[in-house]
Amino acid sequence: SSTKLLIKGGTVVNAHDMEVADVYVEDGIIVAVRPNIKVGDDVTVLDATGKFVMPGGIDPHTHLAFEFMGSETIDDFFSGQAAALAGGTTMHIDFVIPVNGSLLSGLEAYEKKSKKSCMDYGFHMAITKWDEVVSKEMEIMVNEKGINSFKFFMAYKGSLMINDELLLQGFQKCKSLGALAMVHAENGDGAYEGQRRMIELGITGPEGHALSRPPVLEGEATARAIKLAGFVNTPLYVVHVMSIDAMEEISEARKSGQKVIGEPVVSGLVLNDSWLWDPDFITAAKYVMSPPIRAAGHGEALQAALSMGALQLVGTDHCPFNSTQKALGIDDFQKIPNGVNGIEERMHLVWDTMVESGQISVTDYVRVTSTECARIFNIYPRKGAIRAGSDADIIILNPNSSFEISAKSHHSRSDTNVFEGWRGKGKVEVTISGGRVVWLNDELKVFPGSGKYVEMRPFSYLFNGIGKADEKYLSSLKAPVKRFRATT
Ligand code: DUC
Ligand code: ZN
Ligand code: ZN
Ligand code: ZN
Repeated sequence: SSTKLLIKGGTVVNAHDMEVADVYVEDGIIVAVRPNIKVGDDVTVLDATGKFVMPGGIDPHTHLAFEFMGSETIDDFFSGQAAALAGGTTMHIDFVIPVNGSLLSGLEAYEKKSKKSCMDYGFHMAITKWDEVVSKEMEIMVNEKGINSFKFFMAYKGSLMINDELLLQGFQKCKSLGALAMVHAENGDGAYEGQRRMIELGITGPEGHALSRPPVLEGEATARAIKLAGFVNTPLYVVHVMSIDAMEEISEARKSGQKVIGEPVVSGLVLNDSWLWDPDFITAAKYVMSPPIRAAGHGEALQAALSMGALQLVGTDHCPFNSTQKALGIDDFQKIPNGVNGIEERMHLVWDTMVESGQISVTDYVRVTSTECARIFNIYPRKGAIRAGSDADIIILNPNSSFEISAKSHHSRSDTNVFEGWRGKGKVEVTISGGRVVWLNDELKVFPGSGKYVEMRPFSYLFNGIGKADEKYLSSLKAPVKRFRATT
């Protein structure tokens, strides 16, 4: 049996063009994109007149079913993905965490966790220690397991953090495999020292978290990672860019021609640290993530950098813990599980904050929420495009409709939402995942096991250079970048 779908009369948007056209889908694949497609009456027809038909969002940074700081994130591969689909994201790339340093055991565990997937997903691999075994396992990941990116932690001293010597060896290994090196860039010794200082001062509440790891620590580690990647001469991807300090380092390096990718996350783009002063523990603790959500002015500068191409794509770091889990840190901020939500909200918030406000075009929206991620991780044009042959992961967004965010109505299992009460314009009315309509009329129809693992091959375009068709894209990356200062 074949499922056939026609999306009629919408404005089809790709990363650098848009046109009014119909989109015809068969068996999970886009078959045709052109005006006035005629079909028989065995085809389900969706009217998209006056709406945007776009590639489903791809979230490059999530943590589902992640065991961290004595808790496990409240969303697993089913609930987190269901939330994603309700918000217009049709694929995510999650971080596999090694088990006792073993990448293979870590992957095995994540293969089990992800069996209940209801949308397509891929994996990055975190590297939490370094030795010859890990180095060999990296080869297996790239050559046999469909993983082409490795994340190194410069923070979390005593657990995940690795030193510069090992970071250099890891970067070298990535280069030799054609895999992308990623970093969590915070100075881990600095954050450790900052925490000690807070405790000495008697500051044990959630505000101590942000105060103990200020932007300078993020800027320093970002600069160091960039210079070390430059020394090895391999591309670098900086995850969760939260501060002007880090963004400026990335921007400067890119101006000098270095291959550095900067990923802001939606919490860092649209929130600020006014929560620091909330007297209610849970209300404050729900915002605790690393690097911390910064003072007003940082998010606005990150938005501007995204609009000018100094930062390239938006993730979430979706890593939600509910109130009882956050309460583990009631007496000591160091025990608050780090992480916030975002997988369901990213597409709406980027639309509202960046497109509705006039900071970026609709085509740029597709680029920063979907296409750029597909390109970097070498799954374009299977993902990240509305064109014949691509997977039918599609959303229909109504620019005249509105959305409202609340823990009462969201699809995550979390009992809080860091974007609580946000109202904005532009609503994802339909989500199509693998050719099936899974979100329509505010109703989800999802099935565990329907999502597929997407293998990602090495040697992405970052290594090989960029083809003719992408010259326009390349020139957009060379746009001039100005320096920013926080306004407060
Ligand atoms: N930061 C978080 O806030 N959560 C997950 C891991 C991380 O680096
Ligand atoms: Zn991180
Ligand atoms: Zn993360
Ligand atoms: Zn193109």
